Amino acid sequence: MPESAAPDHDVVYRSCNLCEAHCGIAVTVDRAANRVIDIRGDENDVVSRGYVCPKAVALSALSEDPDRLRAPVKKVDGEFVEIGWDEALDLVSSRFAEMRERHGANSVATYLGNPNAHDFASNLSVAPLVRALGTKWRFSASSVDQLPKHFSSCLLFGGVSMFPIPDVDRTDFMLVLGANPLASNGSLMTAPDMRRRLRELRERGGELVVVDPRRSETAQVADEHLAIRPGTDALFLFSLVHVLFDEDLVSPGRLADFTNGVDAVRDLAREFSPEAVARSTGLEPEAVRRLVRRFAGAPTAVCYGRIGTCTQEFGATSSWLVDVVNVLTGNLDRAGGAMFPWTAHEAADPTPRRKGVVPRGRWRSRVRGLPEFMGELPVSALAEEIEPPGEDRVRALLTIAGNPALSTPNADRLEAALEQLEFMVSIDLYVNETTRHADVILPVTAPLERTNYDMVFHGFSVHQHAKWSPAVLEPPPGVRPLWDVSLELAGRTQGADQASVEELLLSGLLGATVGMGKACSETDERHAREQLAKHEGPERLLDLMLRAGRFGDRLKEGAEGLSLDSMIESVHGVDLGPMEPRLPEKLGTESGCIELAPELFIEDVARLREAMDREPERLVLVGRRQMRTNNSWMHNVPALAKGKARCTLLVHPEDAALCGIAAGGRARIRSRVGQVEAPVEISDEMRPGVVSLPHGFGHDVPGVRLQVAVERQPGVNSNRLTDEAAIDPLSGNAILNGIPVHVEPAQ
Ligand SMILES: Nc1nc2c(c(=O)[nH]1)N[C@H]1C(S)=C(S)[C@@H](COP(=O)(O)OP(=O)(O)OC[C@H]3O[C@@H](n4cnc5c(=O)[nH]c(N)nc54)[C@H](O)[C@@H]3O)O[C@H]1N2
Ligand SMILES: Nc1nc2c(c(=O)[nH]1)N[C@H]1C(S)=C(S)[C@@H](COP(=O)(O)OP(=O)(O)OC[C@H]3O[C@@H](n4cnc5c(=O)[nH]c(N)nc54)[C@H](O)[C@@H]3O)O[C@H]1N2
Ligand code: SF4
Ligand SMILES: [Mo]
Repeated sequence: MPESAAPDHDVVYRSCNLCEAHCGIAVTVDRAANRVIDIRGDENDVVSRGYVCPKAVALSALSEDPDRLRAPVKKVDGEFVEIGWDEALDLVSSRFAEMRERHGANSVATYLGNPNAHDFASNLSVAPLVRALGTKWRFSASSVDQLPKHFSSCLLFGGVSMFPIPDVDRTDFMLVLGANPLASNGSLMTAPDMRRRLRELRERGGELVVVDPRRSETAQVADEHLAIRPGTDALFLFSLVHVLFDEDLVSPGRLADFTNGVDAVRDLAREFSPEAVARSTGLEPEAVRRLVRRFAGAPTAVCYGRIGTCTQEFGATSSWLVDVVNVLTGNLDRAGGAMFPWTAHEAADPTPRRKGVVPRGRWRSRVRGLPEFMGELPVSALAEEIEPPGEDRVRALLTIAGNPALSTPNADRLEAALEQLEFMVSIDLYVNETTRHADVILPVTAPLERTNYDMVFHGFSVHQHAKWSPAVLEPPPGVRPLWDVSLELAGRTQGADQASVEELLLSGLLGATVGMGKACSETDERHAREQLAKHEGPERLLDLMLRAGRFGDRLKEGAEGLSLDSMIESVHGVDLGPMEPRLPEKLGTESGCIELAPELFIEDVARLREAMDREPERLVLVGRRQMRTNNSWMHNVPALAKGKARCTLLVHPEDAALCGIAAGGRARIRSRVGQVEAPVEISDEMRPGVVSLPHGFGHDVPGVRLQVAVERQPGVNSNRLTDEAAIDPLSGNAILNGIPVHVEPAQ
């Protein structure tokens, strides 16, 4: 047991930050040797109670990985050579300055990848860097992920990140669309050990229904699986809404007092009966009607849609309709439904924006004229913004914790475009499929080498809590914390230094939280600075946020309440209780009401109608996640890369026969934009007409330094098949599921 570790071994309690579950872990460390002895689930963690997946154990392997970069590198004659930090930072800042001077700020684009969301120092320091660069061309993994959710939350609730979180522990009925939490461990639903939570749901007499073109791991433990045709969720959801009205099952309860647009939704749903959409969705109308009756009849119920409903043609419209179903049945903002958790760092007295402004279309992409949303453009447009000459062309790129070469559509085109850049910088741990194109790579600390507090996913947690993660290992001397790298570069870009950027961040936050009428009303800035002096860097900002938050001590002398110090003492996390109703106070719409039928969604119904009339494609491709993967970047960990090939094409037996492919053979998969070859796995878990290939593979390309991944699980890049021309027009999100493909035996 970790408690009885040898005397020279310490046990450090923290969270695994690899995926959204953020499980508590107990790490036994030999401080003298700076080495991890053991990692296991923390039985006393307030939310995860001992659960971990196999990836937790891999955290230390990231620190030990011989392939990991341990000093900055620059490319000289096509080879990376190590350089010192001064030289690296000088080089990067002077080249960026030169680009900006010669071609304007928009010549430098940025791409932020997924791990940024899992690191509080990144949450606090990357925005200032991006702001300092001053470019319109900002891209991120959000546009291959959850932009549709931001879009619907923004329109319906007036907050771009007001995601309703399924109250899985108290619900009586869970309807899951396009998510496979038993492999992904949940998304926009921080809920470690979903297998237990779903088992408990069923043990208390509740029901689980999964809508997925594949009988996924989650579908296998469900009461019912509806094998929907990919990309038709909006039609399916509209048919649920239709039945709710048709059978008089609408009952929004207290939500009726502050919800607009119910009648408009009824009118829109009229044409989408289960019978009318059945040809598209492939779902039996009577099964759909039965489902609606059970959902509406359950004491509490929740509809939850994730990746499969977001990364598709009707991503935003599907996300909207998920919320509509929850509102119409009175399940939004009530226990057992979909709720808005409090976090410890959230401002205590949020003055709702009540502006109703949708941050969209303030500028457009140069080539396709795509509207910006939330200050960023669809990454599907990155390659075309690099290629053609002209004003505001992207000539330089900064990637931070991102691997767009494996994660974003039409990888072949993007990689060719990356080669055309005049200058590229990556802040990353590895030389991988993306960073091999960089001129400079700046290596930062690995997860166990830094402190953390989860600023993003605490807000999506099914149980409110706050958890501090101390660092476990000393970082190698040649790497730096992202905080320093970001703020140093931000400073240099503005002719200043890191300290002055830090001071700006602190004074901004003090201005918002301290003084008369603010959360910390009983102190002033000078005293507040004294009280915060104990911590520095991102930790000082966090301390202030926690203390100014709902559960904080408000910087009152002797007051009870949360602070960074008290959170540090609660090594297993601070339990902040179950989610509570927060509406209408939390709404940020101009009306102060839920806007159930925003104009942009009403307009999109015409496109949906057209889709309903379309002849379904013969064969389409979807993705899948596997327990031992984490997007594109954990395949170099030996423990995760072992075992049978994971990057296989799953094919239904009927399709295999039609395509002339057999188990154990190889298939060539072609789409409009490219082709790949993969080993075939035949399974009736697939819906006929749908094949599945996981993303994040394709490591066997020249120049990567990922020896284990290349040797054991190279796989192929499924985003050589996804189409950069195909995006959800509302949110700008990429369509990564439902890709028309042709499959044949590989030669
Ligand atoms: N076809 C298809 N494509 C998909 C998806 C899909 O379902 N199907 N899913 C999409 C989704 S949901 C997402 S989120 C994206 C992910 O897309 P990305 O964020 O672009 O890719 P990741 O695979 O997360 O790559 C993370 C990168 O960060 C580096 N890294 C890891 N930890 C750190 C760190 O602590 N600091 C720094 N600086 N770097 C670090 C890794 O080495 C790697 O280069 O992929 C998307 N792509
Ligand atoms: N092990 C592991 N865990 C991860 C990740 C990982 O790569 N590996 N990535 C993390 C990230 S960044 C994210 S965003 C989350 C995502 O977490 P989830 O949203 O749970 O994503 P997936 O596990 O890919 O499940 C998506 C499901 O959607 C189905 N699907 C595809 N197309 C459609 C469709 O049109 N309609 C419907 N209804 N279903 C469809 C697929 O068959 C698949 O079962 O996982 C996170 N956790
Ligand atoms: S589910 Fe696995 S990867 Fe995700 S936080 Fe928990 S241990 Fe880490
Ligand atoms: Mo994601």
